[in-house]
Amino acid sequence: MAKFISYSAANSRPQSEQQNNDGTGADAPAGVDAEQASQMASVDSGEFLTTNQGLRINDDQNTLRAGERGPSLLEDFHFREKIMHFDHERIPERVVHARGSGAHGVFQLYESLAQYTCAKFLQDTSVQTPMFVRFSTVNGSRGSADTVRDARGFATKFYTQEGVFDLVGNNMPVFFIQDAIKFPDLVHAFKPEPDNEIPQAATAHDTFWDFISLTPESMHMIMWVMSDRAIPRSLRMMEGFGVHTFRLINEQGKSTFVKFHWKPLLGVHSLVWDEAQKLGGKDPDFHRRDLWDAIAMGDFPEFELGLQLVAEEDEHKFDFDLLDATKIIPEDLVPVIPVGKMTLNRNPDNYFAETEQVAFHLGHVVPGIDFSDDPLLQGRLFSYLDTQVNRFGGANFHQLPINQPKTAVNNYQQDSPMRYANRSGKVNYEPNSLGGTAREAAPAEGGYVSYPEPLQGSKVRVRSKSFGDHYSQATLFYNSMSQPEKEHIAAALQFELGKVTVKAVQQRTVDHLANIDTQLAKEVGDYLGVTAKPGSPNPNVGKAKALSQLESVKDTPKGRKIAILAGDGVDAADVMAMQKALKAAGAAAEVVGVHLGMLTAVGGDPIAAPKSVLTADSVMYDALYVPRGAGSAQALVASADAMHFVREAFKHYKPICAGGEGADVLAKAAITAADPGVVVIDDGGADAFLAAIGKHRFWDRQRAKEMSA
Ligand code: HDE
Repeated sequence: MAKFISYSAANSRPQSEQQNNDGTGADAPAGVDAEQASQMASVDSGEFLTTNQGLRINDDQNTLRAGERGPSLLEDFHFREKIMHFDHERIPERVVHARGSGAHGVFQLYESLAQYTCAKFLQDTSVQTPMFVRFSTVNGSRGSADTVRDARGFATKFYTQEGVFDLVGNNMPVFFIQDAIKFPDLVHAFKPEPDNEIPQAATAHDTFWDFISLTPESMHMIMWVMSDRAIPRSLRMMEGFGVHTFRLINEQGKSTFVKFHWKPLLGVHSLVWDEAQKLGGKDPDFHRRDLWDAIAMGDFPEFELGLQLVAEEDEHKFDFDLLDATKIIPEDLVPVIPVGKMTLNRNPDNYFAETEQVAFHLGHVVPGIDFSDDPLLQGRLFSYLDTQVNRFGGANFHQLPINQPKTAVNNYQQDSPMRYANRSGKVNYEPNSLGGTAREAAPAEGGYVSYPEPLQGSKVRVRSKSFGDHYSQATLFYNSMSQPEKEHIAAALQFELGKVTVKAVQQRTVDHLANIDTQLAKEVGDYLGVTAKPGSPNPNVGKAKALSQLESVKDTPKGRKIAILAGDGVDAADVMAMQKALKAAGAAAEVVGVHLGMLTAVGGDPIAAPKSVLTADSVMYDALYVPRGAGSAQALVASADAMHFVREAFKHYKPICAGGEGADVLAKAAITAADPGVVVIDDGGADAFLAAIGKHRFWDRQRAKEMSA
């Protein structure tokens, strides 16, 4: 019997393992044998171009027309088929999270979590669970820039041995609203304004801040999105959070509350706002490219899965509600336990088939994972399936290879647009005795049983009083920031609210800030020309750990990208030695030439410059090396673009290193070895530079603030 057709390597399990509704393997269309079916699956196996009906095409360059210069003919079925298909290539983009980048990977558990959950993939350390991840921005359209100020989606699909589990999170642990009924309002407010469709992928506009200023529960999230977290350096260098409280259920039926975390092994690092804005024009695909290149080079991004576990009986021991998605559980109160690692090790074969068509849903769970009553989570449980029907025009998106579980699918659902795998025979109902063999599974056989949470209460539309403190955790976040991070939050608020044209909206927002931190409200208010009403920030709030990025990994250049800026006459040995040292430290180096092609070099072969000061820019790199070579230094000094490159790296607080005559280039830009993060190497050795790259930014470089780039 022919099996389910695999359209891409994404669905790479052996075809013999693939099952259809009756668990025995799907039939190919009647009359098609396995060989024909696999030919159909491939789009480039044949020698000749064909139409979609398999007819060989004789001329794909010209339409059929009446005479050489005459009108085209309606009869041209090949032209009409081709254009019809093209006209229908797009599916509706996601209403939020439209811009995304995907990757395949695997999850490996460290130690069995059987004590907490009966989920098999969280019990068996010998299993590598295949995964697909989609990172995204939230606000912008599918073609918008990667580096905009926004939360990032962090959606993960585990293809477990018990079915698909989706953990659909963000790179921030809280959300704007507490109840799903406000989601359409939130999204309408941050999206481009409805009359003129302006601005794209930006929250710096009236309607967003109008809504926010009237929605105090958003204040904690506002601190996060105004912070450096909203402009990540790389998708490989941001955390992920499940946001809501979920439940783990063990074999005995005992429930433990859980918050899910992803921690990047490269640490959490950000762009600076000026860089992020420039990258939006110079490389709108900056994050997508960075992820793709890292995986293509074998530099596989790794994230640890961490759990915060809260015993059922401790549900009410916090001064916030575990069901409130605008609150974190501070790590000082409940530590994050690392339980396993995700490694992203394969780029998609086809963007549309995989990254665009992947369909996540919070209701994709496996035994041992269950929900809390968080009203935001509960609303999401409706929305994700509903949205897929809109995107795919029907209910069969689970049959697309990227969405198929790697286990048998076995039920009596049928039809709906684009149904592909169909059951044969008469039986399409259950119970039945005329053909189907499948039956319900007991819990011991892997049947999913919802946690029998005892419930009581009247039918009401109220928000629990325990959701009422909107400011204390915003203060906690702000207090936990380092000084430069606090300055970035103030600057972001000045920028965003500075674009708001309605004074009353600015006023209301600054009044909220006064309930978070008096100084912050004053800094923002003074800038806008608005005086905040006296607020009452909670004086008992201290700091929490793991919120400031300054606590993140700062001792390795791993994963960073360094520009080697050079002209003709560069010292060949010096460039090669630095390239070697950077590679050995896990960083990537790229020569950026005054011109493209080969640079003449002293003491060795010419050096290839794959990028130039025209095609690349300092904002695309983490650090800068200016190598030895008098000719090279002169060429750089003579190039306005090269000098801009150097000054901009300095302005963005990046590590800068010069070898020998390279120091002349720094001198021309008024940069000296006395500046923090600037290293001049006289006698070789890259150690000091490597250590500086590890630190990533030198915020104490005061002169950077004064310098224009
Ligand atoms: Fe989503 N969200 N969301 N969301 N969300 C969608 O589903 C929704 C929320 C998140 O890469 C949509 O397939 C509601 C929180 C990610 O494909 C939609 C509410 C968090 C992605 C939807 C929320 C997220 C989505 C649009 C309030 C972080 C992209 C397209 C109750 C924990 C997944 C789609 C991907 C996508 C609804 C709030 C994360 C419309 C109603 C909180 C990462 O169904």
